[in-house]
Amino acid sequence: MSSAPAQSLVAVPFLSEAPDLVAATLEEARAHPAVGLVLGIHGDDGTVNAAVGELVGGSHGIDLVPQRRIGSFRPGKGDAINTGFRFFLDETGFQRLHFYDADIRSFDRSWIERAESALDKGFQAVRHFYPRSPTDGMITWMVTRPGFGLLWPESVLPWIEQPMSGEVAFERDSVAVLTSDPVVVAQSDWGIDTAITHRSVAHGLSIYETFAPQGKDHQLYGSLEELRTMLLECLHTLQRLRGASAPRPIRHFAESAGSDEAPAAIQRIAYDVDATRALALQPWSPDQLELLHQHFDQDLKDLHAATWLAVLGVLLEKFDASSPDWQEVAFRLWMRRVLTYSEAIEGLTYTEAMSQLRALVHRAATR
Ligand SMILES: Nc1nc2c(ncn2[C@@H]2O[C@H](COP(=O)(O)OP(=O)(O)O)[C@@H](O)[C@H]2O)c(=O)[nH]1
Ligand SMILES: [Mg+2]
Repeated sequence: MSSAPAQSLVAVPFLSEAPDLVAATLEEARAHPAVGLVLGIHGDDGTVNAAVGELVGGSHGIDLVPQRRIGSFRPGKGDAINTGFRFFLDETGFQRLHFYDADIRSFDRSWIERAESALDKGFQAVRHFYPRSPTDGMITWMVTRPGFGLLWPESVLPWIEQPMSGEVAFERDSVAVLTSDPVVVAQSDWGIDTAITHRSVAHGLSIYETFAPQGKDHQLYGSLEELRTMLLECLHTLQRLRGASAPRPIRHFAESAGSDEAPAAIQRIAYDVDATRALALQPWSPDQLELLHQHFDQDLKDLHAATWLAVLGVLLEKFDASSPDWQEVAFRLWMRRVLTYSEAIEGLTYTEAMSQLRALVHRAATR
């Protein structure tokens, strides 16, 4: 059981999610006895905001606030998270702050319970991880974790299960540490989760990773085009983090995932392979070809693991986030890598596919 009652604030960022799912998430969090207040932090989708307001308007213990403009990149999820950090510190005296995405159909109070128990053990930060489709998490598996491995092989960073998890919880002091870090404050876009993971380790916060066996059954994708902005922002965030203070050795515990199986709802293919292939195979422009010739001497047709790590190394060095040609090059190379991997795991079991992903991280960190 959780220690004291009503010591926690739960914050849920939402943009364009199904209003009934957002409302159900807010109500479910509100019902947990450790939770004193639930904060829905919304973006600028007026229709969604109005509908969620209708659904939870009268509910005691649920507040809705707009995200504030806090950071210096594209105003996105990072501004919402930083709004939650500020609200927690400035407007409340709660001891703990949890974040949950608003689009988790498998969300229930057990997520809160697990985080509370881990904080009860004395950890300063909690991160949830969960079984995912072997074709979901393609930024995490192809960029963030191997990127951490290439850049900080001696640290715990590549071994954090889901460095882009939106399901995290912190003690009050940890929130104060993170919000005093300019890298976190500036990261207004999709890079926020990567930044929080890296900065938590750099500040020496202890981390407990708790496993949610039901998995995160959330909105998946059409073609990988939908992940373009997220990919580019996460890549750019890794580059920025190289200029910040380095990760430190920390106290870290990750629960065992137990049996390496995933619920059937989680196992489906997470994106539209045919639509993605059509995109990835479009011809390069002359300027893009020039970039490719200048910076990559790999055979870019078949992006198997070793080639991809070499390509990722070049991207981490040379990618220019402000150049449309670099954006296209990085995006398409990543899509090709995801397609190569997706073809390679056809016919493999869930466990076999997941071990290919783990092997890539291992290879990056031990190069
Ligand atoms: N307030 C706010 N919430 C956002 C924004 N972008 C994403 N979110 C929320 O952040 C969470 C994660 O986003 P999602 O699209 O599910 O990302 P994914 O799960 O990584 O594919 C969801 O609850 C979104 O509604 C934003 O710009 N503002
Ligand atoms: Mg989602």
